[in-house]
Amino acid sequence: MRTQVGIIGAGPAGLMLSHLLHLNGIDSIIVENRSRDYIEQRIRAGLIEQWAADMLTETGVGARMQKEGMFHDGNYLCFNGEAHHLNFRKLVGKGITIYGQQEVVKDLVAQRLADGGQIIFEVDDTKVHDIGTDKPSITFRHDGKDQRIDCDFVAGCDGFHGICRPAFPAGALTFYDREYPFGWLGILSESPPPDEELIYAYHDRGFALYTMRSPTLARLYIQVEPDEDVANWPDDRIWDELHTRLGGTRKLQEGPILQKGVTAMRSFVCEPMQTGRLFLAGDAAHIVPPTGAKGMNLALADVRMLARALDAFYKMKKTELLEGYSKTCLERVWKAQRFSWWMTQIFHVFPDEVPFDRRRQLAELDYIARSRAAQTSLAEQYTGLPIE
Ligand code: FAS
Ligand code: PHB
Repeated sequence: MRTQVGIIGAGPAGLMLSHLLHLNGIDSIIVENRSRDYIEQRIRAGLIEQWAADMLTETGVGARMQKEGMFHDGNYLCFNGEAHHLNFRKLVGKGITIYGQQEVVKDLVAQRLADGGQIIFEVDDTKVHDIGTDKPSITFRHDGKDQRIDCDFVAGCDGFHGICRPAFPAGALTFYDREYPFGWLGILSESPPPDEELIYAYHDRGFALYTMRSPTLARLYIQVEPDEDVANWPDDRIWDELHTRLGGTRKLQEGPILQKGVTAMRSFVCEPMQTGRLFLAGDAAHIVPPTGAKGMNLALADVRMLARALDAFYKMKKTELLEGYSKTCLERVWKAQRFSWWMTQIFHVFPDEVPFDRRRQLAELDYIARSRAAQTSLAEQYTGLPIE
């Protein structure tokens, strides 16, 4: 097969890139190792920054999000038995949208297929070749047959465990990596969330986050050990912990738990995000702890940049944006890394902490609750820094 841009991975990055390229008249093919059903059921992120929600709408894939998404003007910080509301709309004139990542994936898959886009599911043994030349290719097996896609560029949108980052020449990459001494146990429950907006709760027993997917579908997280076995958490233990960590600030209704799982927490960046004709985007290049809700939003920002760079190349034979892709993306990536680390270190109990640390965290939360300047800084990062 032959295409202009070969894309590995049908997550938010790969699908949005293919959609943006299509809008610019650039053809692409996506190869994905999972089935369509699998990627459309995979429960992951839920919070979309203002600019990203606008981009979904402006590029014609936001209709269902407009109907089913939940638009929030703010959120709550709970600590010491009190709930403090931050009104982003008043502070920075922006809000956030709650709409599950799997819904974004469904909308993008449907749009790509409706536009005649090619997504090859359930491939295996994907490899990239000749990425240092202007004739790279992707090989893979599909339906028992060896396949090859010749292309001008390869987009590595294959997530943290993909094959594209390891395909960089030896010694070409620098890694920045930090693991956290805790994880999140996340549940999806058929129960109303304790409030209409998100609640970030600081508690001596550990962090808890109360978010949602609809007025009757709650998405709830509690801090647990990094290697926690979800079998140690029967439903009643989860509910007890969630009630406790709300600290009496809200009433939480229980309901059937539809899904539960443990997510590890890490900060990771690889530099640069490009080599020759291979460009990494999204989790293939960086991972953030979900406390700042940046993962999917960074993936969308990367591919917005990559689509513009490829458009300049094909339309005007300009290569500056392509050459500057990694530098431009990393400026946003590192600000999101810092914010995600900052949110994580304020809210979580660290096993090696000393009493001083707990008081320092409470002082920082109290400062945010009372300072408009501190709230404005949090609000502009949480709703999404301006995208050029
Ligand atoms: P993705 O990992 O989504 O997509 C990569 C795709 O490539 C996958 O479909 C994979 O199957 C495919 N692939 C991999 N290797 C391949 C190969 N060799 N050949 C072909 N295809 C291949 N972010 C938040 O903001 N909030 C959250 O609450 C949150 N929770 C998360 C929970 C979990 C368990 C995980 C893993 C991540 C979570 N994230 C969260 C981050 C997540 O949303 C990512 O940031 C987002 O999926 C990034 O999108 P992509 O870069 O497209 O990568
Ligand atoms: C989610 O809705 O899944 C979500 C929201 C905010 C976060 C993390 C996860 O910080």
